[in-house]
Amino acid sequence: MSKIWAGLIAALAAVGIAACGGSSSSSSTKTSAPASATTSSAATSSAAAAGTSAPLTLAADPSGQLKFTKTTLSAKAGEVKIEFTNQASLPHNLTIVQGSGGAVAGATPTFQGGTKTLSVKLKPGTYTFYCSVPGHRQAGMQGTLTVQ
Ligand SMILES: [Cu+2]
Repeated sequence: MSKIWAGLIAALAAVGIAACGGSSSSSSTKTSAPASATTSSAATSSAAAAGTSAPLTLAADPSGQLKFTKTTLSAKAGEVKIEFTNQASLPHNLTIVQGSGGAVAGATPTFQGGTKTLSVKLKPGTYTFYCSVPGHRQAGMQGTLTVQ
């Protein structure tokens, strides 16, 4: 078993070295520009960490007002994680739609107490986040999410 892992690691290292050396061979399926090759030697060990950014955080107003603690959020395109906390006495959810009323990109269940993490893949663009409990969005429980 360990020999397999050693082989994999050696293969990965070889790829990293090749990329770092500016080899013109195009064995990689990456679409990144050659200019980024200078960073690929470090990426070999931290690729998993580099692909995920820290989750965004958002909460329902804890005093019970029908609003979120933020009215704007911004994120990088790709896997976007939002930790939504609801310590209010009312159940809420976090729903994300494209534009201001487009297709639902993702939503948490409606819940009260605690935190739920919404994980959704988003392309660059403008989205609206809101609570879909009847009346809540209209009362002000919404904001804008910008994805770049
Ligand atoms: Cu709500």
